[in-house]
Amino acid sequence: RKRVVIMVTKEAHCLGDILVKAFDGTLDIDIAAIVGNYDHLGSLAEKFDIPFHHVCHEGLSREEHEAKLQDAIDQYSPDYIVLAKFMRILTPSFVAKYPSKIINIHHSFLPAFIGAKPYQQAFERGVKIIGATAHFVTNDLDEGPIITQNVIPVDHNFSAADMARAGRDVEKSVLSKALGLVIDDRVFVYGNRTVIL
Ligand code: 3YE
Repeated sequence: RKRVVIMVTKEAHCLGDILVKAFDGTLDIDIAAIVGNYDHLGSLAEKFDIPFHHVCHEGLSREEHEAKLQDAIDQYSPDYIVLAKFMRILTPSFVAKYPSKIINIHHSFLPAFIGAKPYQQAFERGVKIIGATAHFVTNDLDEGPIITQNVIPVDHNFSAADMARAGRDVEKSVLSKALGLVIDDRVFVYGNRTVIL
Protein backbone atom coordinates (compact mmCIF):
# COMPACT_ATOMS: atom_id res chain seq x y z
CA ARG A 1 0.00 0.00 0.00
CA LYS A 2 1.14 3.50 -0.81
CA ARG A 3 2.19 5.65 2.13
CA VAL A 4 0.63 9.09 2.15
CA VAL A 5 1.29 12.16 4.28
CA ILE A 6 -1.58 14.65 4.27
CA MET A 7 -0.94 18.36 4.75
CA VAL A 8 -3.71 20.64 6.01
CA THR A 9 -4.38 24.15 7.26
CA LYS A 10 -7.81 24.66 8.89
CA GLU A 11 -10.49 23.13 6.69
CA ALA A 12 -11.64 19.60 7.48
CA HIS A 13 -13.73 18.48 4.51
CA CYS A 14 -11.01 17.12 2.19
CA LEU A 15 -9.06 15.52 5.04
CA GLY A 16 -12.27 14.02 6.44
CA ASP A 17 -13.22 12.52 3.10
CA ILE A 18 -9.79 10.88 2.68
CA LEU A 19 -9.85 9.56 6.26
CA VAL A 20 -13.29 8.01 5.80
CA LYS A 21 -12.38 6.51 2.41
CA ALA A 22 -9.15 5.07 3.80
CA PHE A 23 -11.07 3.72 6.80
CA ASP A 24 -13.75 2.00 4.68
CA GLY A 25 -11.30 0.73 2.04
CA THR A 26 -12.45 2.93 -0.85
CA LEU A 27 -8.91 4.33 -0.86
CA ASP A 28 -6.35 1.58 -0.32
CA ILE A 29 -3.70 3.79 1.32
CA ASP A 30 -1.68 3.96 4.48
CA ILE A 31 -2.09 7.45 5.93
CA ALA A 32 1.26 7.73 7.68
CA ALA A 33 0.71 11.16 9.21
CA ILE A 34 -1.13 14.46 8.99
CA VAL A 35 0.90 17.67 9.08
CA GLY A 36 -0.82 20.99 9.77
CA ASN A 37 0.39 24.56 10.05
CA TYR A 38 -2.46 25.12 12.52
CA ASP A 39 -3.56 22.73 15.28
CA HIS A 40 -7.26 22.83 14.28
CA LEU A 41 -7.40 19.33 12.80
CA GLY A 42 -5.35 17.51 15.43
CA SER A 43 -8.42 16.13 17.20
CA LEU A 44 -9.82 14.76 13.93
CA ALA A 45 -6.49 13.00 13.27
CA GLU A 46 -6.61 11.60 16.79
CA LYS A 47 -10.08 10.14 16.24
CA PHE A 48 -8.61 8.11 13.37
CA ASP A 49 -5.49 7.23 15.37
CA ILE A 50 -3.14 8.95 12.93
CA PRO A 51 -0.11 10.96 14.10
CA PHE A 52 -0.62 14.72 13.78
CA HIS A 53 2.27 17.16 13.59
CA HIS A 54 1.53 20.80 14.24
CA VAL A 55 4.26 22.72 12.43
CA CYS A 56 3.44 26.34 13.13
CA HIS A 57 4.73 28.90 10.62
CA GLU A 58 4.43 31.93 12.89
CA GLY A 59 7.70 33.75 13.51
CA LEU A 60 9.57 31.59 11.00
CA SER A 61 10.85 32.40 7.53
CA ARG A 62 9.32 30.30 4.75
CA GLU A 63 12.61 28.32 4.53
CA GLU A 64 12.71 27.68 8.29
CA HIS A 65 9.08 26.55 8.29
CA GLU A 66 9.59 24.25 5.32
CA ALA A 67 12.67 22.69 6.95
CA LYS A 68 10.44 21.75 9.88
CA LEU A 69 7.72 20.48 7.55
CA GLN A 70 10.29 18.31 5.79
CA ASP A 71 11.53 16.89 9.09
CA ALA A 72 7.96 15.96 10.02
CA ILE A 73 7.25 14.45 6.59
CA ASP A 74 10.50 12.64 5.84
CA GLN A 75 10.44 10.39 8.91
CA TYR A 76 7.50 8.63 7.21
CA SER A 77 9.14 8.28 3.74
CA PRO A 78 5.82 8.91 1.99
CA ASP A 79 5.14 7.84 -1.58
CA TYR A 80 2.81 10.84 -1.94
CA ILE A 81 2.03 14.11 -0.18
CA VAL A 82 -1.55 15.34 -0.42
CA LEU A 83 -2.31 19.02 0.14
CA ALA A 84 -5.85 18.69 1.50
CA LYS A 85 -6.54 22.43 1.69
CA PHE A 86 -2.99 23.25 2.85
CA MET A 87 -2.97 26.96 2.12
CA ARG A 88 0.67 27.89 1.72
CA ILE A 89 2.83 28.42 -1.33
CA LEU A 90 5.73 25.95 -1.40
CA THR A 91 9.23 27.03 -2.40
CA PRO A 92 11.01 25.53 -5.43
CA SER A 93 13.39 23.62 -3.15
CA PHE A 94 10.47 21.96 -1.32
CA VAL A 95 8.74 21.14 -4.62
CA ALA A 96 11.99 19.72 -6.07
CA LYS A 97 12.30 17.29 -3.16
CA TYR A 98 9.06 15.53 -4.07
CA PRO A 99 8.80 15.64 -7.88
CA SER A 100 5.34 14.56 -9.14
CA LYS A 101 4.63 13.38 -5.60
CA ILE A 102 2.62 16.33 -4.27
CA ILE A 103 -1.09 16.50 -5.13
CA ASN A 104 -3.09 19.69 -4.55
CA ILE A 105 -6.82 20.45 -4.69
CA HIS A 106 -7.64 23.89 -6.02
CA HIS A 107 -11.16 25.21 -5.55
CA SER A 108 -11.84 26.33 -9.09
CA PHE A 109 -12.27 24.82 -12.54
CA LEU A 110 -8.75 25.72 -13.69
CA PRO A 111 -7.45 27.65 -15.55
CA ALA A 112 -10.11 30.03 -14.21
CA PHE A 113 -9.44 31.72 -10.90
CA ILE A 114 -5.93 30.84 -9.76
CA GLY A 115 -4.87 31.91 -6.28
CA ALA A 116 -6.37 32.60 -2.91
CA LYS A 117 -10.04 33.47 -3.32
CA PRO A 118 -11.48 31.65 -6.33
CA TYR A 119 -15.08 31.53 -5.08
CA GLN A 120 -15.05 35.29 -4.55
CA GLN A 121 -13.63 35.67 -8.07
CA ALA A 122 -16.27 33.27 -9.43
CA PHE A 123 -19.02 35.23 -7.67
CA GLU A 124 -17.77 38.57 -8.97
CA ARG A 125 -17.49 37.20 -12.52
CA GLY A 126 -21.02 35.82 -12.33
CA VAL A 127 -20.12 32.36 -13.61
CA LYS A 128 -22.84 29.71 -13.80
CA ILE A 129 -20.62 26.74 -13.02
CA ILE A 130 -18.01 26.33 -10.33
CA GLY A 131 -15.57 23.51 -9.91
CA ALA A 132 -12.46 22.01 -8.42
CA THR A 133 -9.18 20.77 -9.87
CA ALA A 134 -6.69 18.23 -8.53
CA HIS A 135 -3.19 18.69 -9.91
CA PHE A 136 0.44 17.89 -9.23
CA VAL A 137 2.32 20.70 -7.55
CA THR A 138 5.00 22.52 -9.54
CA ASN A 139 6.76 25.80 -8.80
CA ASP A 140 3.98 27.83 -10.40
CA LEU A 141 0.95 28.07 -8.14
CA ASP A 142 -2.02 26.07 -9.47
CA GLU A 143 -0.30 25.54 -12.86
CA GLY A 144 0.89 21.94 -12.53
CA PRO A 145 -0.33 18.89 -14.52
CA ILE A 146 -4.09 18.40 -14.00
CA ILE A 147 -5.16 14.97 -12.72
CA THR A 148 -8.93 15.42 -12.64
CA GLN A 149 -11.61 18.10 -12.42
CA ASN A 150 -15.35 18.42 -11.91
CA VAL A 151 -17.98 21.16 -11.90
CA ILE A 152 -21.46 21.90 -10.57
CA PRO A 153 -24.03 24.44 -11.73
CA VAL A 154 -24.70 27.58 -9.69
CA ASP A 155 -26.99 30.55 -10.33
CA HIS A 156 -27.62 34.17 -9.37
CA ASN A 157 -29.01 33.11 -5.98
CA PHE A 158 -25.56 31.91 -4.86
CA SER A 159 -23.45 34.24 -2.73
CA ALA A 160 -19.69 33.67 -2.66
CA ALA A 161 -20.22 31.86 0.64
CA ASP A 162 -22.94 29.66 -0.93
CA MET A 163 -20.52 28.80 -3.74
CA ALA A 164 -17.84 27.89 -1.20
CA ARG A 165 -20.28 25.68 0.70
CA ALA A 166 -21.48 23.87 -2.44
CA GLY A 167 -17.93 23.69 -3.75
CA ARG A 168 -16.66 21.76 -0.75
CA ASP A 169 -18.39 18.60 -1.95
CA VAL A 170 -16.79 18.94 -5.38
CA GLU A 171 -13.37 19.61 -3.84
CA LYS A 172 -13.40 16.52 -1.69
CA SER A 173 -14.70 14.17 -4.38
CA VAL A 174 -12.21 15.48 -6.97
CA LEU A 175 -9.26 15.16 -4.57
CA SER A 176 -10.19 11.65 -3.43
CA LYS A 177 -10.72 10.56 -7.04
CA ALA A 178 -7.33 11.97 -8.06
CA LEU A 179 -5.62 10.25 -5.15
CA GLY A 180 -7.24 6.95 -6.08
CA LEU A 181 -5.98 7.26 -9.67
CA VAL A 182 -2.46 8.16 -8.52
CA ILE A 183 -2.09 5.37 -5.96
CA ASP A 184 -3.34 2.86 -8.54
CA ASP A 185 -0.40 3.98 -10.75
CA ARG A 186 -2.82 5.14 -13.44
CA VAL A 187 -1.50 8.71 -13.81
CA PHE A 188 1.46 9.46 -16.09
CA VAL A 189 2.93 12.94 -16.39
CA TYR A 190 4.03 14.20 -19.80
CA GLY A 191 5.30 17.75 -19.52
CA ASN A 192 2.42 19.74 -18.09
CA ARG A 193 -0.24 17.21 -19.02
CA THR A 194 -1.26 13.87 -17.62
CA VAL A 195 -2.37 10.67 -19.30
CA ILE A 196 -4.74 8.55 -17.20
CA LEU A 197 -4.76 4.86 -18.05
N1 3YE B 1 2.90 25.80 -3.95
C1 3YE B 1 3.43 25.75 -5.20
N2 3YE B 1 2.69 25.33 -6.29
C2 3YE B 1 1.36 24.95 -6.18
N3 3YE B 1 0.87 25.41 -2.64
C3 3YE B 1 -0.39 25.00 -2.96
C4 3YE B 1 -0.48 24.73 -4.32
C5 3YE B 1 0.78 25.00 -4.86
C6 3YE B 1 1.59 25.42 -3.78
O1 3YE B 1 0.73 24.58 -7.19
N4 3YE B 1 4.70 26.10 -5.39
C7 3YE B 1 -2.89 31.51 -0.10
C8 3YE B 1 -2.69 31.04 -1.52
C9 3YE B 1 -1.83 29.80 -1.59
C10 3YE B 1 -1.65 32.23 0.46
O2 3YE B 1 -1.16 33.17 -0.10
N5 3YE B 1 -1.14 31.73 1.58
C11 3YE B 1 -0.08 32.35 2.37
C12 3YE B 1 -0.15 31.81 3.78
C13 3YE B 1 -1.46 32.02 4.45
C14 3YE B 1 -1.59 31.27 5.77
O3 3YE B 1 -0.64 30.69 6.27
O4 3YE B 1 -2.70 31.24 6.32
C15 3YE B 1 1.32 32.07 1.85
O5 3YE B 1 2.17 32.92 2.07
O6 3YE B 1 1.59 30.99 1.27
C16 3YE B 1 -1.47 24.88 -1.96
C17 3YE B 1 -2.43 26.07 -2.01
C18 3YE B 1 -1.69 27.34 -1.76
C19 3YE B 1 -2.62 28.53 -1.74
